[in-house]
Amino acid sequence: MAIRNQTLGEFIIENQSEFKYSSGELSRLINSIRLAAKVVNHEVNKAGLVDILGAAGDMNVQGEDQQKLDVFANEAFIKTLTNREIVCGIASEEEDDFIAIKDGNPNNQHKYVVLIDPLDGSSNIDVNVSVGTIFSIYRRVTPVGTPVTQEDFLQAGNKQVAAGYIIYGTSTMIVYSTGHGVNGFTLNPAIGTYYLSHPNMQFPKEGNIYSVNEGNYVHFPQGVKDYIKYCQMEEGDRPYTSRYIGSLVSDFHRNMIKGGIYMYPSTAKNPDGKLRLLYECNPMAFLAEQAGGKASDGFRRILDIEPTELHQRVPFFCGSTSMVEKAEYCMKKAADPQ
Ligand code: P6P
Repeated sequence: MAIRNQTLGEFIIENQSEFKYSSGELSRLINSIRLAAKVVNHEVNKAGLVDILGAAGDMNVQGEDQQKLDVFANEAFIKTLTNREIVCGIASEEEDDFIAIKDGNPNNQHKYVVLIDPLDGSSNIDVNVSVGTIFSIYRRVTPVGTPVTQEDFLQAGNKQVAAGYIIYGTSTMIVYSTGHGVNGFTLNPAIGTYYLSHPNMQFPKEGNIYSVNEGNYVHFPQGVKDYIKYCQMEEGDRPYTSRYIGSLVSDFHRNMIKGGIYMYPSTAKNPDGKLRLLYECNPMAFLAEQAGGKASDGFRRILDIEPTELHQRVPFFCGSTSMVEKAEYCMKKAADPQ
């Protein structure tokens, strides 16, 4: 008889002891994300019907207000995380400031803050390209029972207790880590259950896929131009292959399975890069390192960067260790030629 893959719920219970703050909190936290992901997945998968159901801002056939999917995703995660009574604060790409969770409990005793990009790459939905949700989890640093402050959110990525993403692609997957490796779970939509499909995911040390928007080439730092030219040289196992979906979660997921590097360097339009440190780069960097890969801003380890603002951007180089190190070499050589 085929051995049935473990479900996400079974996996969490079996590995709960690894989570040093367990006492059931991890289960409730990941389960709330799991539930929200199912709700968002349902909406994302019918996005193609928007013209039939009514475009954003219109009334749909059920007479409901049609919401922009990233607003919908934001509300779904905030509502689910609030209802599970485990989170004391949420920061989201869709919210100017962080949200203190008031779940009717005047002295909210909850210990975790969650930072999310509810629907990264949402502009791809209209063209039926995969999108994702990215989440990052910390323990609060201010006293339990007091209102959360910005200090609880402006923590370096090396303080994350868990991070992950949901990819709404040809199949829907949750990929996450609590600091003990990276595991991927695929949703069986017929029964609404996630099954362990990618245990112990590892970035191949080498890779030959580079992911970058070369439309920005003329504005890239010289080190990035040098690295791209290196990738294109006819030598050894090169030239590499350029693959850029324009959806961070999708490019990252493919590169983690096949080997590769994703780069969003500084550009004329985004001198500090486009990606946000707290809820895009830090969680993806946490996963990359847990999977044996690497993530930097071209010079500094992403997880060691001390945040100063909730929505700050940083340049992002992430993926197979040897590729990131070569890109960093090019960046350093161009910055200090002697
Ligand atoms: P560009 C999506 O908007 C996103 O944040 C990432 O998911 C993606 O990798 C990047 O921006 C694409 O940006 O400027 O290349 O279109």
